[in-house]
Amino acid sequence: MQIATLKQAVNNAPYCGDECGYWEKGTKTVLCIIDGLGHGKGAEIAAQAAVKYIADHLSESLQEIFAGCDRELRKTRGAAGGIAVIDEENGELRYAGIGNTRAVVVNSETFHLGSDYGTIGGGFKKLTPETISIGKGALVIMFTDGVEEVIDLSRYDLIAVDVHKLAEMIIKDWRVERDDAAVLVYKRR
Ligand SMILES: [Mn+2]
Repeated sequence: MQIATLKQAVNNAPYCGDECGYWEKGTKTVLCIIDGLGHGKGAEIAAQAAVKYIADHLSESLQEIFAGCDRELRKTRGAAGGIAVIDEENGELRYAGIGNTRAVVVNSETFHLGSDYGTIGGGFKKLTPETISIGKGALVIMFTDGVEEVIDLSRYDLIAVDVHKLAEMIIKDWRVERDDAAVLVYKRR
């Protein structure tokens, strides 16, 4: 697969409260997007703690990872975030999110994955993972609210596009200037 991540702090600050992560584990690929609440150093601490927790618990279920990450982030200001677990053999994606990060899958059509209310580190009532199949060449695009909520992907050539180039164009075209921003683009082989 191909993966690109790009993040940009508000006002080019030295700290960025948005963070991405990705890991290959056996036949699985795990992707995450995290938005530490607010911005600045406190947001960066929360986001980095979340990514580290996820990295250390890749074998667990999404329910377990979110519950553990919620406990881990209690001592921070908290975060929003989404995690996608892709089974590369079967072409199956399982996703869950808490708060206002976004995830879009582009197969033959575009599908917006859902997120539940709450804060990682501040609690949430429910987590509802979704499972969808993704074909060869499918894109998974995850981004924080430093990017417009609705991005028009139809203006890009999504079949030919390079993941790094697409991440750059999304930040350039849809950046919201008042907040940190991060985008992760995954393309299945
Ligand atoms: Mn944000």
